[in-house]
Amino acid sequence: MQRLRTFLDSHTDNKDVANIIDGLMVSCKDIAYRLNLGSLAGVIGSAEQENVQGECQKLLDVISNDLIKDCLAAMPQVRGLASEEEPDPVACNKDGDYLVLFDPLDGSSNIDVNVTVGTIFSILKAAPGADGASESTYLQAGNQQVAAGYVLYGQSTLLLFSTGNGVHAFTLDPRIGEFVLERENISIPATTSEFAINMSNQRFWLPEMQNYVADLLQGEEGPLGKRYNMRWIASMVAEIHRILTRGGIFMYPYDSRDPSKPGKLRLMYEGNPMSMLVEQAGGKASTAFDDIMAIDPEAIHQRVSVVMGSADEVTTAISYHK
Ligand code: AHM
Ligand code: MG
Repeated sequence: MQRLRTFLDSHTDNKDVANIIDGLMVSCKDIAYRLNLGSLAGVIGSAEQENVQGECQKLLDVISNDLIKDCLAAMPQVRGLASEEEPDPVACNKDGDYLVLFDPLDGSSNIDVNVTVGTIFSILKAAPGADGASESTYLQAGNQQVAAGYVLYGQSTLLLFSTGNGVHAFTLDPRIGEFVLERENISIPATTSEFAINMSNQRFWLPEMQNYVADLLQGEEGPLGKRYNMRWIASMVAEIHRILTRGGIFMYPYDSRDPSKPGKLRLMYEGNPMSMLVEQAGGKASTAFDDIMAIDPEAIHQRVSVVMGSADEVTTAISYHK
């Protein structure tokens, strides 16, 4: 049995990043505990307020955000943080060298129905002297990430992360309160016959995406020549976890519902960290036109079109957009 701390110490020379990941798990264990208790802890329901993106916040969105924020703010390694639930970045410790961006509870529409949700995080290096409260400090492309990961709150609580040296999975053992190594160097199969997309948005997609999904649906009678199955959990963490476990393609593509937004998901704390995990596991992550991690961000809450998963299938999806 290998504990997270032991693994981090032997796996990365970057003690600061090891400390941040290890420290962040203190708040994630607390979130897992509260999710477990559910209504017994009085945490289910709406917070009766909206976040900066105009989305209704759940009580657990707010609680999770506060737990992670307090945890990171106390770490000497953390210069600043940016969260889906915070309108602006928050300065932490001016001597810290790292920035942490996170979605405290992704898939929060699933909280009230007891379906898997997760915490997503991305760690960037702060430029020397950069202000942890300034948005420009955080505007780095995903390929600059020094680490990324998620905690999945499902049947078990799992941590998957990468520090740029493969993707590794841990399971929280609630008997000892520790994350224990489950799988090292995860690899996504290059091919798949499983796709995930919210089909209700079909009429809003670009024609290229409509053509690709129409061909998936045609199965063995269509040009792709095989029968595909579909899954949609509406929790990106659960979706990407399935793909890291058995392959697949996950898409939340451009749609025309709001022309000012290129998709629903956020680049800096959803698209980029998940892209790093998928690519570290041998998969591919694209907007359908460009590599997600090559995008130069313009804002911390910027949206992005997402097509990621098994490399060959993502390449096929991209080929429809040429
Ligand atoms: P959230 O961060 O507000 O929870 O939104 C992100 C989630 C993703 O986890 C998921 O893939 C998607 O939204 C589901 O969207 P939809 O409800 O349109 O299917
Ligand atoms: Mg989210």
